[in-house]
Parts: sequence; C-alpha cells; structure tokens
Amino acid sequence: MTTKQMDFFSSRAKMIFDILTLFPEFFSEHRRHGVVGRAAAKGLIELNTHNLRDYTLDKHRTTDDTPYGGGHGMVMKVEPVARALESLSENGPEAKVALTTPQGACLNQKLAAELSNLPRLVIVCGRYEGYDERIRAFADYEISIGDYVLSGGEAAALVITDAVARLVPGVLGEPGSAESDSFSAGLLEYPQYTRPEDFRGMRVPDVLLSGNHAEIARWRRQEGLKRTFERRPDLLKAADLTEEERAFVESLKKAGQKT
Ligand code: JEE
Repeated sequence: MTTKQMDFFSSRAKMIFDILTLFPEFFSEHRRHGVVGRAAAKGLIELNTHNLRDYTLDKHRTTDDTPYGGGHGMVMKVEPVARALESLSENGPEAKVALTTPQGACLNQKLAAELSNLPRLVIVCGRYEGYDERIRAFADYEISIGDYVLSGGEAAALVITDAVARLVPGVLGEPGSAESDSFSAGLLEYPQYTRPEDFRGMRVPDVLLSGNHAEIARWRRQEGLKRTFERRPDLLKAADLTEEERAFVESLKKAGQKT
C-alpha cells in the first residue's frame, strides 16, 4: 500500500522518530515498554536509534574536542552530527530536526502536539558541555525539558518521545482521552479514588459513592479548579472557563483573602 492509499484508511502514515545519540542503549527499555513500546508494536510509530560514533571518520571515532578560545570541558563536534543527518535524509520521509539543549524552548503540551503532526522527527542528543555552535544550523527546533541541568540530551529525548507519541492518533485507547488529560484542558486533574472505600480511616468522598452523576461532574470540576488555583494559578489565566467556573474561582479568591 502506498502512503496515499494508507491515508485513505488511517488518515496518516506512522510517525518516525530517529534519535542520534552516543548511548543507544539508553532507549532499549523505552522501545519495548509503555506508550512508546505499544505504539511501535501497533505500527503507529517507529523509533530508531543511531550511534553518532558510527558517523565519525577518524580511527578513534572522536565525537568531542576542546573549545576554541580555551575553557573547561569538551564540546560536541559538528561533523558526526552533520554526517548522520545527511545519511538519514537519504531514506524515508522528510524530517524536522530537534536539538535537545538547556537553552531550548521549554517543552509543553502545545509543542508536543505540534511535533505529533510531523511525519518524522530527528532528535539530537548532546553530551559533554554542549555543542559546536554550527550544529544549531541543522536544527528546526531547540528544546529543553525544564530548568535543571542534565548530563546529556538522552533523558530529554525519552521525555519528548513519550509526550509526542501519546498524541499520535490511535496510540491511546479511546480517542479523546489525550484531550481530557490535564494541560490539554488547561487545568489540573481532580482527585481520584479506587477501592477500598476506607483506607486506614481515610474515606472516599461521599459524593463519589452517591451515584449522582451530575453532582459528581460538578464536584470534579470544582476540585480541579481548586487544585489549579492552589498549585498552578498561572494556568487559570489561559484556561477556557465557563461563567460558573469563573465565579467559583472568584469565590476561592475571596475565601483566601478572608483568612
Ligand atoms: C543537551 C550536553 C550537558 C551540562 C553547562 C548548563 C551551564 C550541557 N533540560 C535540560 N537540561 N539539560 C539538558 C541538556 C544537557 C546537555 C545536552 C541537553 C548536551 N548536556 C550539559 C552542563 C552544561 N550549562 C546550564 O547552565 C549553564 C551544558 C536539557 C535538555 N533538553
């Protein structure tokens, strides 16, 4: 079947992730388990790793060198990255390139959704103290996963592929469950409970045992709002709230001012 014919049935071809790394073993469990593993088993995504050392030309297979101008630490060389990207571009659909870097735009759900629409994403995992600046010329995206220092880009690439793969259509069971995840809805999730009803005196809220679905839905919306108000008030600004929800947030603000 051609990709065009495939589009007719499934609306898109599988998404391909290519990871350039000095530590391909980092990804072996990731490929077998969890969302990424299951999506790959279903043929909805493909996750390939490529060892940057295989794209060196010298006999020591060197991927780092000392910085021009001096300074501590080593810098990732440009040629192995360039040669690996050129080799990948010879096969398969056209790819966008994401460079993992502490200086990148911070990954969020919006960026993950954007990336999930690509047919193919190459993720470059750095090591050492950073990149030869000329590597950036090959990147369409520079991405960080948060404001803390990692030892290299591999842990970031695990996070990126997980967040993106679950947004590829068909990867999560029922369509729509990706939509109701927190962050896509713009709010934190409401508290959840499962059996037992009483755990060491900590009881499941009565409303959840009431069987009153309208009351349960209302309680959950309010608890989600309460939690967002307390822990992530920054999210409320962008959240898409009903008139009733806005009024509830105002009442939380007033209650906070009184005490
Ligand atoms: C890619 C190499 C290691 C360590 C020095 C750090 C000084 C690079 N969220 C994220 N945090 N870190 C990364 C990341 C780390 C990487 C590479 C991504 C390639 N490293 C490294 C230390 C330093 N600086 C920041 O403060 C100033 C540089 C990452 C992602 N994604």
